[in-house]
Amino acid sequence: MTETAPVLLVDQRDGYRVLTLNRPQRLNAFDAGLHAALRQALAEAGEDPACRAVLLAGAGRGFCAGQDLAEPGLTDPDVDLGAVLDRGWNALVAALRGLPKPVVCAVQGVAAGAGASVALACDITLVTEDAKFSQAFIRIGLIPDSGATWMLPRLIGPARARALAMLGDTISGAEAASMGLVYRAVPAASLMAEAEALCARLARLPAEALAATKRVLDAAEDNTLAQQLALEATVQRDLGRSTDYAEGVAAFQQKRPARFTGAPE
Ligand code: T3D
Repeated sequence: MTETAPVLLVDQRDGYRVLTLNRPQRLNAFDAGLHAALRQALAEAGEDPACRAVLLAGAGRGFCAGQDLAEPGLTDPDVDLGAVLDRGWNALVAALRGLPKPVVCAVQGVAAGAGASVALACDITLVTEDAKFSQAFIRIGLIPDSGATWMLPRLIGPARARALAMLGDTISGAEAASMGLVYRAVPAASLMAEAEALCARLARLPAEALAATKRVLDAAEDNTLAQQLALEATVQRDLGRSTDYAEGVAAFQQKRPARFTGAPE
């Protein structure tokens, strides 16, 4: 397939950046080119102080159908799918989780296979009520990957995780939200407006505290309560010396909206 349009659209808004997967003819399935473009865009978003949040979306009728199964070589006898994951999907999930800025994901239509994993790896995921989430891997003889086996049981518990992973059933966005897989389901007509409003709101919040919230919540997955209490104290000690904390407390005392200017670490 020859692609004439850019596979990723990048739009800077006031305080945040919208990254749109743009291979709608393949339901935004990822090939190596899209992986490279998105990782570079995330790195640039991370370094730009004017970008305080990222919105990840998909063009067309679906969010993402996972791996581009038409990419040459995938079923060659000597193919190493582990290396395909390491180079592409695992690096992407690590980039999303490691970005010191909130990532909002807007899912309409299909989120299948690793496309669903990407949606789950973002910080706040909004979906349309009629979106279609599926752990499609089993239908092609694979296990859930790109972090799905780690995220699913943590988000929805082992019973539901096992059933979805083994059966590959498709669930709606409304069901995904009601079982805690994603933050919220909204009517299709308002998805992008709600996702952009969320990003604009995040862009006005204290950036350093948002980055720390993301990092500390991730650390909680491996820590004991004692370790987590100690980590919270360490992080709060630093944030307590920040200009955003001083501004937040002053704004509260003066009964005015706070204006946070601190940059993410
Ligand atoms: O490298 C490795 O394999 C390891 C990594 C694995 C990570 C993974 O993500 S594995 C899972 C890969 N994804 C899938 O298995 C999903 C495949 N797609 C589907 O099952 C269906 O397309 C959907 C259920 C998602 C949607 O069905 P529907 O009926 O709404 O749409 P469609 O007609 O099937 O798809 C529309 C077009 O997109 C179609 O192209 P065409 O015929 O109009 O030219 C279809 O071929 C294309 N498309 C959809 N998914 C993919 C794709 N092309 C390439 N790769 C895809 N994953």
